[in-house]
Amino acid sequence: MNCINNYNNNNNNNNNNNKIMIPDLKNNDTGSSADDGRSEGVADYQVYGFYTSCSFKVYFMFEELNIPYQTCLVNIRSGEHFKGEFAEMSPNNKIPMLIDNTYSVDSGDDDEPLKIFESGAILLYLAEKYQKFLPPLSKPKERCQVQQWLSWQISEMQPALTSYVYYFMMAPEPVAFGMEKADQDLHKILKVLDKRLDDGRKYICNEFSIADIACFGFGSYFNLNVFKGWNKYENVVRWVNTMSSRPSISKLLPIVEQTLRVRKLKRLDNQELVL
Ligand SMILES: N[C@@H](CCC(=O)N[C@@H](CS)C(=O)NCC(=O)O)C(=O)O
Repeated sequence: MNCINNYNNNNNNNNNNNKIMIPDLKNNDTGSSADDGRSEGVADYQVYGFYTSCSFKVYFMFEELNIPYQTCLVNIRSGEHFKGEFAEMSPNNKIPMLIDNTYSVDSGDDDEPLKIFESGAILLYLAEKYQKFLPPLSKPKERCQVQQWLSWQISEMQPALTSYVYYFMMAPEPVAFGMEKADQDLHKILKVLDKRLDDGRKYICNEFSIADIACFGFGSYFNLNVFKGWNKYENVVRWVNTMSSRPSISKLLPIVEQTLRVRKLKRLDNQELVL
């Protein structure tokens, strides 16, 4: 498996501290360069992901936690998620997946590292473990709000925006019905988020939380004009600007831009992307 270390604040001579490092695709079409973080060694945390919004949520979380992690590439374009090592450990054959090598679980004969799939479960796990970006049990109302918006992201926002990207950027040819439905669903989602932020709040809940992290998996596409008409939602624009000013996001954005290039995504309706 092709993996790269992201050291964060660990002192090292790696000069890629301003960019999240993800391994090249095998056919080398990412434009990213190999660095001295390339490693065969086992890190405490391994994130199995690709150049996708679901993976961004987990990279973003690690950057916010400021702890070292390794990114391992599962090329879903070439079907690597159905093969070998990844297929064996992933019940749902989807990325992202996190391996926590600092914890083991009893698997009968042997202890195995803890493996977690589903981006929401990964964010909750890390938030609980480091007691960050999720209010504690002693604040049930605040905690419930974060869990609620996290669930909304996973069950409503993620599928709607994924469909939008499929119909507007990945379909072999334009499909009018699909585009119309995806556009309607996009605006439903943006209205919900805009209304939530309408009281002038800076973040989706009282403080910066895993709900913001989850929603910004796709949020990182907004500034690139992937979602046509998104910027008529003023509160969403304000939130995107606030999120974009976080240092972790400035590390993430080059990878997002690279993603659109790597995956050769362009809008089927000939609207310009901002790259
Ligand atoms: N609910 C899952 C969704 C994961 C997901 O859809 N992953 C996509 C990439 S963003 C994937 O692995 N797709 C491969 C496939 O569907 O075959 C999560 O939030 O982790």
